[in-house]
Amino acid sequence: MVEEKGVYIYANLLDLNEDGKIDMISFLDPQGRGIAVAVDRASDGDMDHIHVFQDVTGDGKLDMDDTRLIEREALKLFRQEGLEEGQLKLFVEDGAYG
Ligand SMILES: [Ca+2]
Ligand SMILES: [Ca+2]
Repeated sequence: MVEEKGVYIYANLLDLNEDGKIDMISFLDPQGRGIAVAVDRASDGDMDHIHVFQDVTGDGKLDMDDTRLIEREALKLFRQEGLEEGQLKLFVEDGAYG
């Protein structure tokens, strides 16, 4: 069995309260299906809400591992300076679609 390493994840960056900082990220797979939503109203890396609805670790199960992976990617984005609204294409090398 050949296992593919890594996946592309699209991140839609939103600034809902229009303070110039990204406070919501919705993650999509390359087929446009929702993977997760992460909210950090203060944009300080202290996540208010994270909800994952698709397996991204490739084990076919939706559990804390998937949440941790998305949380890690979301934190990287929320902590980035000068990030603007729009879509980013992320390559997650330890991810896999189940
Ligand atoms: Ca904001
Ligand atoms: Ca999983």
